[in-house]
Amino acid sequence: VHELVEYVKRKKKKGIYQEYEDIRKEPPAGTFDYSRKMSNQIKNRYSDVLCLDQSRVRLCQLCDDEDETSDYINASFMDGYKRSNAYIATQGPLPKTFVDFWRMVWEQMVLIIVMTTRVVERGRVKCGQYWPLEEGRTEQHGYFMVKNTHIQVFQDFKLSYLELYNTQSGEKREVCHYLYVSWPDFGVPKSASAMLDFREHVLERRRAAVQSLGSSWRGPPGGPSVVVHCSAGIGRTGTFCTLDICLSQLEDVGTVNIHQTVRRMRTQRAFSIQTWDQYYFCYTAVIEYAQRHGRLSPVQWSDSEPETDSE
Ligand code: PTR
Ligand code: PTR
Repeated sequence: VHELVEYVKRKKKKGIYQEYEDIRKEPPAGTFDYSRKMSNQIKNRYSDVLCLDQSRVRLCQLCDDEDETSDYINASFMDGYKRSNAYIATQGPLPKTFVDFWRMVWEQMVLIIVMTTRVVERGRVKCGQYWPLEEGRTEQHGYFMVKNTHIQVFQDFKLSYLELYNTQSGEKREVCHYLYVSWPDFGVPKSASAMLDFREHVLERRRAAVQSLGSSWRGPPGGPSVVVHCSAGIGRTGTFCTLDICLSQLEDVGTVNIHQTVRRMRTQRAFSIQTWDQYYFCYTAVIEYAQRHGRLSPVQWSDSEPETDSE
């Protein structure tokens, strides 16, 4: 236990900081042409947070619309641990993009939405109120009806069971909406332990949801992507997904490589993980997880991890 903790402490100042600085210095791994198109610019919440063309989620072209930009949403597919497109990382929907957001959820057969921002933080709007907040309430977005059937409240998060009804096809689906409330932007969660509990909960739900899909799911065995969003869809979203990937790897093979995970993630969602604190949080949360599961001895940091500073 101590060795690992010491390792991180020693690395803290120079090693881990340097690791993150190196990651930040790398130029984005592709182009942002679709995000930059004139007609798409209003669909980006932040003009400096765009999505890479290579991994962007395309909406199905609407047949009554010849406009070639109608397939754009600021959302990126991201791989998980041994699972391609495990996540869709996206920005907090804007009122202008609520319909696009629900279209994406429908088209990609998303069953779980993880929201790691609050709608308003420090007096500023971070995300639109795109889902019905109260139990029993139904809202319409384009040809989708969204009903909040019931809510479970936990200490650090809220789980809403939503019914998504496609009025065009007459089909209905259940979508779980997680709202994590104690994570300020550019910050880190109050406690790693609360975050770990949160992740476990989401995992459990996902397993259940994938199981209930049964043979109606024709995609990859891991089931549909989980939508993860915060305000910009890079800082907190990147941190949550990094942690999820690293813990899955830890469970599977007993090693983690945070550095490579973040680098790889950034080739799919540029600028993932926004601050050094968030990067460091991934390290401390992995340690906490290992301690909690009594897996600390087999934990190893993969070889390609940069050398510990000897000073
Ligand atoms: N231009 C915005 C800003 O600096 O405020 C972009 C931005 C906003 C970037 C929020 C990241 C943010 O955090 P998160 O991705 O966690 O919502
Ligand atoms: N609004 C943020 C800012 O300017 O601080 C947006 C942002 C920040 C975008 C950093 C990209 C950034 O790049 P990196 O995470 O690679 O430093």
